[in-house]
Amino acid sequence: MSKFPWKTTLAVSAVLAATVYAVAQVSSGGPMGMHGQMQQGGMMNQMHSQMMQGQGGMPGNMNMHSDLQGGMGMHGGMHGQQSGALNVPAMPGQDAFGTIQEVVQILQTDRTMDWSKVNIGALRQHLIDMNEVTLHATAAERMLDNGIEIAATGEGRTLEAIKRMVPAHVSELREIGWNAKSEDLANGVKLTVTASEAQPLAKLKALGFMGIMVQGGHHQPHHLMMAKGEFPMH
Ligand SMILES: [Cu+2]
Repeated sequence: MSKFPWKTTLAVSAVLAATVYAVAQVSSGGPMGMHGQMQQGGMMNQMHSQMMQGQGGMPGNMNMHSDLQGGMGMHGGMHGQQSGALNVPAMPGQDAFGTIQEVVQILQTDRTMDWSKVNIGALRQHLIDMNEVTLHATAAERMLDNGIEIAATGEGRTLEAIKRMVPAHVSELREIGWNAKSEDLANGVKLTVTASEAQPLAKLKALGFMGIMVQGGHHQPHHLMMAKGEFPMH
């Protein structure tokens, strides 16, 4: 804390105080009445540090489930998943973690879910592919008279990801009417997109490798299908 300038510390304190005040206002008298007590004793802080230290167990005087949170449960309250509570962070901290968390929550709300088919590991592997292709692939772009040619290359895990994702994406591009093809290279895949009235040359040039890779709305639904074991890995 000492390395923060005092102005920042003061500003943060002011924001925290305002937040606690706002939450207390909103929740006073409601089932979340517990927040009002934060002003009095920093009980949440105490509880949180105990959780972080892995001591388990609740302070003896707390009976949150029945009295304070109206059955919301401590876990939901602390982590705030979809709870919309004002003082609980929603950011998962890591995008693939958040993607998997969202999908798992969707699966868990489906009472007819066939858990014998669910494969979260497959989704995780695909998210690793996405990370490799998005962040680590080398994309050498070359303009043609009537299109763009992109050599997406890499090594090891990056190469595996390129070989799975780029040809699969070409199929998706064709489905949405793009004139695209892929060709195997020793260390990657060559992606060629031909310009059209809908996808003029200037646009293809501007989009480049990643702008073309994000086309179409298939990714999010495919993630859910992969997790359900309904989609062959690409
Ligand atoms: Cu994906």
